[in-house]
This record gives sequence, structure tokens and C-alpha cells, in this order.
Amino acid sequence: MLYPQLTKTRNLYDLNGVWNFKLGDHNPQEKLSSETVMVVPTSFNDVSVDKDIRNYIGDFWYEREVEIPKVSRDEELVIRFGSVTHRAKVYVNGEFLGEHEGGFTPFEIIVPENYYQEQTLKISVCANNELNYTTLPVGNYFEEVQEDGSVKKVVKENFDFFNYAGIHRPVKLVVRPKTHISDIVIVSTLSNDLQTADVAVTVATSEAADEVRVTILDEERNVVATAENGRAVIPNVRLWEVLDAYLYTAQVEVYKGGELVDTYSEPFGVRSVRVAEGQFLVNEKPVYFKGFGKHEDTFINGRGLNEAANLMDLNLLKEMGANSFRTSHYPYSEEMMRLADRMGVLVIDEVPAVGLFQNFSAALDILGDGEKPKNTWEVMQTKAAHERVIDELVARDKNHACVVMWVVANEPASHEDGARDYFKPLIERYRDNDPQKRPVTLVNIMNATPDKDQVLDLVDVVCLNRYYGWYVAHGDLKKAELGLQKELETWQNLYPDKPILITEYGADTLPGLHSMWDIPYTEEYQRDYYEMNHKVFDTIPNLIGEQVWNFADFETNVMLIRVKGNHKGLFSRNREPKMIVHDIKKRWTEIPHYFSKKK
Ligand code: BDP
Repeated sequence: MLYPQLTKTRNLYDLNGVWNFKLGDHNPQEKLSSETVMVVPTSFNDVSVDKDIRNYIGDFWYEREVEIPKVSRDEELVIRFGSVTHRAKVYVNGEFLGEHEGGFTPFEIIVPENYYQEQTLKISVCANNELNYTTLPVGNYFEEVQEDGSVKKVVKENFDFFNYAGIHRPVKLVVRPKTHISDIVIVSTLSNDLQTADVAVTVATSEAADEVRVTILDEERNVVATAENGRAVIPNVRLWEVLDAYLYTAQVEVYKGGELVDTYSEPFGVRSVRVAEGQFLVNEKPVYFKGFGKHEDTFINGRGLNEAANLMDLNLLKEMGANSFRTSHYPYSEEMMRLADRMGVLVIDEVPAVGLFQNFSAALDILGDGEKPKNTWEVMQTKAAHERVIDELVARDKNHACVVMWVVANEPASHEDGARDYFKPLIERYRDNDPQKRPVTLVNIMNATPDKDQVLDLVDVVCLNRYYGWYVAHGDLKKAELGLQKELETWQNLYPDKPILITEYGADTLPGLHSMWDIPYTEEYQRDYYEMNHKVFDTIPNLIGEQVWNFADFETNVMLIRVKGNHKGLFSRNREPKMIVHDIKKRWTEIPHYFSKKK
């Protein structure tokens, strides 16, 4: 789906700002009172300053009125949502117009023509944040009868981040031609010497047009190529390189009866990506991933778009000598993807498939209550949701140069029977959908050791989340080192042709807490923990990178093992560095972005 853009043929109006707001029921044929308001975009949870609202589960409403802009006979009016978490029903002047399931991808609602002559539009959005065993992410849903007899909906997250909800990303009103460009697909193929790019630009239109013209512009807006039959050749191409981005623009024009009816400019970078012989190649050079698992998580905004935080995070990432992040554990905003494109940051793009492990705490016996885990694949009914999130993510992000790999799920029970049948078609679906045929991976959980995992032979890169010295051998780094070394060597021997990427490793750390001994949660322990991990990583030839968990501390549900959130960040939640930042910066600055241990 195209990002909303102002062009000669398209108008864009911002619907961000203050909306009327209500938890619970509302009849969209009536007017929502302005007694309670909410800002768009943001999570409603923290700004409400009320514990019950913060933890509320169920329907909640947003409403506002706007004057209708001029829409001529050959144009249409569209309401475009960047995301509503986790689902939304949209009404205009009381009439139901459409809905969207899934909290992290954009959707559009076309306003019917009979409204265009009216003075105002009343837009009502019924959002809902319930999660269960059919949704992604996966939540444990139940209902509790209160003392007064009322029923309270509860979601216990099957994942380790706060279930923030709301209209999380921008809302725009778009006026565009009825005959418009509905999609652009860009695939570049490089010549062997990497000097020339053959760029295939496929354009879809909403209705038949007479002619589609595609012009390729460089960053100075000079014309460098014109497409013939959907193909353009860029000689002396400037490649999109890691932290040295270069973006061309495909300027698409659609003509009908000799008249320009629609135009749209899609930025794109030219680079190649492939996996071969245990290496991850970008522009045919092996890359070493240095970076982070992240979250969209800031004070006040929660999971709502915070562009200043996005930019600061990528500046901090560069400052540390890093080059990459994973969109753990859901698709990030389109604004973040565009920023990563522009800054040359590598992105591992993940769908919200988290929590696919029926009884995570019981399996690890974290709670120590001996509860028996059930077979995940017998109880989950997430197949339809999973197909949808893959389709929507690839449709949204396919043209981004920054996206170099897709993630099918984070830490599913890939060691339980049924996992292979569940994942095989989904991995294939990614490959079929992706016009650029990027590598696909699954992020493996530590329970799914090499002898138990049933899925990783199907993916291109072995991605591992490993917590030796934290969840395993807690506080005993000697024992942890032995365990980690042994396991990584086993993976290396099992899949000698596959690269291994550490997608999570980390230790909760409270800044300012110190000790002369190896005591978990202190800044010294975090330092020693990383030192030990890096020592082991450096001995594994196929290990192509390390992404620490996490970039910054982040909010979670209340749990015995969480002290006001997860504190594995290298930075605090307000982006102040912990002591470890200096060590890791030193290490990463010394490792080139293009680097391999294999010669
Ligand atoms: C992994 C998850 C991540 C958690 C992390 C942790 O992928 O979401 O936050 O461990 O426990 O299980 O810190």
C-alpha cells in the first residue's frame, strides 16, 4: 500500500490532533460527548492518568468532525489510517464503512460519493484491544466477574511488552483521482560488476489508463533513466550501501486521453541482498549486523508514533557504530521505515507473530508451579491472522531498501510437534509474496535447542535469542559461557551453510546499581555478561552479527520478573546511556559494517 503523499494530482489533509474519546459503548449515529478527549496519534493508556483506563480491555471510541474539502467528479475521498491497535471499525456520519484487523499496518476507507456535497463528515472509529488465541500478537483472554456483578475483560499478554493501544499512527484525509496509481513494485537487478541497474517498475492502477510513464530521478532530481515497457536501466548506478544510503525516485505518471490523471513519486534504493555459504551479502559484500532489537515505546506516547524518538534512536544507533535493528515484535511505522531507508540502516522486518508458545512461563517453569505446558499448535488458531500480517507487511514494505530480511515469528514453540506444518506454508508465503526475494527467517527461542527445533532448516538465516547468564545460568557467567559455546558450535555444525545471527541477548540492568562482584542487575554484571557473550561469538565462523536486547528499557505488564518494565536496554527508557554503552560502542566501532569471519 502506497504511503500517503502530496502530489500534483493528490491532496492530503492531516487529521491528527484532539478527538473526542470514550471507553465502552457508543452509538455512532449519535454525537460523542467532548467531555473526554484523546490525542491522535498516541497510545491512550499512559496519557489518561487513570489506572483502570490504562489497563482497560474492550471497545473504545474516537470521534471528530471535519469539513469536507472540495472533491471533483473524477476524484474520491479516502480516510487513511497508519495503524489502529489492534482493530478498528470506521463509521462516517453514523454509517459503517469498513474495518481492519491487526494493529500495525495501514488501511484505507473510501468515503462514498453521496457524502461529498455535505458540509461536514463525522468520523467515528470503534477501536478494540482484545487479544486471544486467534490474534497476533497472542494474548490470554478471559472475563472476570466484578463484585458489582459487571464483567471485566482481561488480556494477559503472552509476550513481554505492554499491550498499548489506540490510534497509534497518523490519520489522513486524501483526495485522489478515481483513476489512480494503486501500487508500485520496484525490483532492481545489478550487473555482475555492480555498475548498472536494471530496474523493473510495475505499476497498478485502480482503473484502466491509456499510458503509464516511469521516470527515474537521482537525488538532485536529474532524470537518469526512463522506463520502456516497465524497465529502466541506470548506468553508473550509485548503490544504497550500509550507512551510506542513496535514494532514487521512481516518478510515475498515469495518462488518460492525453491528460495526466495521477502522479506519485516512490523513493527507492538500489542494492542486492542474498545469503550464500554462511554469509549475508549486501551488494555482494558480507555484512556484519551490529545493532538492536527495539520497541516502539516512549514515555507518554506509549507505542504511538514519536518521530523525534525515532530519529534520536537512529542517531544513537549510528553513534554506537551499529548498523541495524529488528522491528521486534511487530511492523514499525512507515515513517520509521522511510527514515531507515534514508539513513542506510539495515532493518529485519517482523510481523506481530509473538506469543506463539502456549505456556511460555510453564515451559521454562519460571513460576516454579510445575504447571504442564500444552501443545501450542493444537491450541493456537492464528493461521488466518498470520497469513494476513505477512501479506500486509510485504505489501507495505516491499520497496524499502532498508528491509533486508523478513521474520515469520519471534520465539514460537518451534520445538513442539506441529510447528513444521504450521510454518512451512508461511515461510513459502513470504517468498512468494516478496518481489525482491529477500531472505526469510524465524527467531528461535532457547527452548528450541538444535536437537529439538523442527523449523530452522527451512529458513535462510539461523536467528537465535540466547540468554546464557540471564535466564539460564543466572549470575554464573562461567557456566553460561560453556553452555553458549557448546550450543553455538552445535548450530554451526548442524547448518554449515547458513549464517547465524544473534537476534537477542541481554541482561536487566538498573543504572546506578553497582557491585564488586558478579551480581545481576548491576552495571558491572551487564558489562561482564556482554564481554562473555562477545568472546564466544567471535569464535563462531558463521556468526554474522549481534543485536542486543534491547536498545532501551521498555514498558511491560506487571510481573514478578519485571521491575517497572524490562531493563535490558543499553539506554534507559528516556535514552540515557548505561555504563555498557561505552564498551559496546568501542567494540562495534572496531568491527567494519562489511565484515566476515570467514575468509
Ligand atoms: C525474549 C523475547 C523478548 C523479551 C526478552 C526478555 O523475545 O520480547 O523481552 O526475551 O525476556 O523472550 O527480556
